Amino acid sequence: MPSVSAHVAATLSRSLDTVFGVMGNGNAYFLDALERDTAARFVAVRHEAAGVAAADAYFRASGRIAAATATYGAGFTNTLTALAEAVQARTPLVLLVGDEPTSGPRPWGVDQIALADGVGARTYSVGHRDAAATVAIAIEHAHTYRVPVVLAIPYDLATRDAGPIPATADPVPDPQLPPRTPFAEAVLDGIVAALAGARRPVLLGGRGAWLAGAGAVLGDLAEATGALTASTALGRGLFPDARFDLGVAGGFGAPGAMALVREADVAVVFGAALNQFTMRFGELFAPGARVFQVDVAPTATHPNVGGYVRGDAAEVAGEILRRFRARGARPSDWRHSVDVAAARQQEPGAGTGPDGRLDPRSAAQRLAELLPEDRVVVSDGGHFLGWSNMYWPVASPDRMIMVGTAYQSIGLGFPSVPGAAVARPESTIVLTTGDGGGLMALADLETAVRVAGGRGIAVVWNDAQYGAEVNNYGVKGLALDPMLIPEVDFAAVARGFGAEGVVVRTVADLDAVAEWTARSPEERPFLLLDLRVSGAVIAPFWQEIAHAG
Ligand SMILES: Cc1ncc(C[n+]2csc(CCOP(=O)(O)OP(=O)(O)O)c2C)c(N)n1
Repeated sequence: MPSVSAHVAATLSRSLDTVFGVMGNGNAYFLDALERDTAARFVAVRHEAAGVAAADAYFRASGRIAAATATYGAGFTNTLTALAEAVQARTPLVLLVGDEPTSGPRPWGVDQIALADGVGARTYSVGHRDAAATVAIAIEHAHTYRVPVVLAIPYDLATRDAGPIPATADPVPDPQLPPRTPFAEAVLDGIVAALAGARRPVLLGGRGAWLAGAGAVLGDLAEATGALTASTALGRGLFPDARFDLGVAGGFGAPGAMALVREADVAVVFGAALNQFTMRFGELFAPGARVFQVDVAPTATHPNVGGYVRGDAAEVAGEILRRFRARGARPSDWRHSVDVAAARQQEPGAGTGPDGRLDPRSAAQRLAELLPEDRVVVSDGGHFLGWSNMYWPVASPDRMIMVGTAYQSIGLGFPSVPGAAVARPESTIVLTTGDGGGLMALADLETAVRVAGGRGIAVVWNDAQYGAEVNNYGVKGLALDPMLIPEVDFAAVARGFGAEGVVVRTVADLDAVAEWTARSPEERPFLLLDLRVSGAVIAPFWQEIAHAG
């Protein structure tokens, strides 16, 4: 008779096809059933945090749910940082773990349900009679609430007979938004009137607008109103007409583009949380600009918002467009009177920094020319975040994946690569990471090299320091030693894992990328670029952070 583990594997594999993780006592029988009896694919990672980060990146890159798996106890606690990130970023995924036996904890047990609860994740524990149904309910919960869930198999139940595997209904994600209130209807009319009278309108879109499939209707609304457009870092590439798009709003934005946003008299924001970075710590819009927000959150998410409509970004944008047209309103001609392409230009860089090391801006700009266009960028966190976000355009929001930024964690970059690589088998996966975050996650450089292979590039911004900390606290005179990292030869380390490793000291050294792309993915290994960059060139977004204190 099939065991509880077989019930879990079979039911899980009806809803998802990929499981990332590390095996141990608590999930051995689950993985055995998954490998033998289902068509799902298991991708081994080297640290349990990577299982969750990879499942997270998989969802962000594909919109499909994946699972992570870890054993009980130490395997589970190793997942917690990545699990917290998935909670904060609202990524649906399933974390399948072993747990203490139904007879109670053993000396090495910890209260896993409390720990998961502590980071905001709900646990579903399977029983020997309800395993399949519990799996289906857990997956539906993850979809509906856009959250990670933990699915626990008590140790003594893993091998217990559970009878024939029952059919379960397919999980149906069914998030419900309350109907628009009369008050919100009036705000909607207010948005339409404001746009109709605007001289310098701006539409700003975020990841929520992308998830709602609002790109096309927002493009129509921008055209009808004559608005310039901009996106958040997670909404990049949302608007279809690049000619009138100012790029990313906030600290990653080009100075000229942000000056134009600051001139806006009316701004309507769709599906963006308006965090402090997007809002440039309150400075994005000028005082007096009328700012409206449309989002699924219960209330407006920034004090500068003057009118809020709760709703689906695509539906509300469509309604605004319909009312705008019904009113016979004319577009503003602002977008035709400004040079958007010039405004989008970023600082070109000087080749080398004041210390003679590579200027990261020059390297980023050259890499933008060399990296394959069909790329998915995966990013760790740190000061270097500015370079990819400022200089590398991506085609759509699901091609810039920043696992770690919601929880402000570093060290989830290499772990995210296998998730993106499996989710997007046709694309080149480009990791951007610091030396600090890269070292923290080094075990899963092995996974990245193995899984992404000749479709993977890692760009390591190696400044021999925790640059973010130097720029936060070094500049205040705090002791520097804890902020420094010996210069690690990442290129040599990568070769040890089977990758091609290239030390990059000058912009010309980046020609190695052209040689690499000239070969077919089957003929080349993973490429790691060890960029020996200057720590003295500070990204503008970090100056904003430092200024805000
Ligand atoms: C897990 C975790 N540990 C520590 C920090 C604090 N922290 C934030 S940025 C940073 C430095 C990152 O250094 P690196 O990856 O080299 O990138 P750089 O800032 O130099 O560009 C540190 C230590 C954090 N955010 N997350």
